[in-house]
Amino acid sequence: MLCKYRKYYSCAQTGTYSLLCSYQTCLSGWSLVHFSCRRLIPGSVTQPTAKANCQAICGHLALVSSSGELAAVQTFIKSEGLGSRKGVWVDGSDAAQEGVWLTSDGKVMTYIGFTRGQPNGGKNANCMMLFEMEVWDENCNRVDYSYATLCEL
Ligand SMILES: [Ca+2]
Repeated sequence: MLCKYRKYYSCAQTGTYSLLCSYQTCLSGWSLVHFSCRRLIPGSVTQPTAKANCQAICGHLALVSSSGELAAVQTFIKSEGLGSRKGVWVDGSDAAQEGVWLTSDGKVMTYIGFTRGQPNGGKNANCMMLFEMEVWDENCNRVDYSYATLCEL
């Protein structure tokens, strides 16, 4: 599979020489949620497996970068019918340095939408996940704390 062709842009001619292109069209199986294509994989997995799941379909764990994006993503999760107590892994980890949340590509996260009282797992919980209404830190590798996967292209 050629991952570089996975993003679709939809373009309209706006003048003789100009095109207006927007990232509006998602491939089959993906949904447009807050300006990017996302896909929920329902099975319960650990965070490293979730990451690999997304890479296998040419994406990455969904990154939530604003309160508006968080709201849109949570509405999407709800619409997918996972149920309010079923969570999804999203991008974000403080494994390298406790309390410093980084994206998968090593950038410091500028928006972190943890629910009040979170994060509360210290060094035992270094991966970010969210429910329909909440955002938690969670243990990345424990099979009994496994969740669904939210990918983004
Ligand atoms: Ca931690």
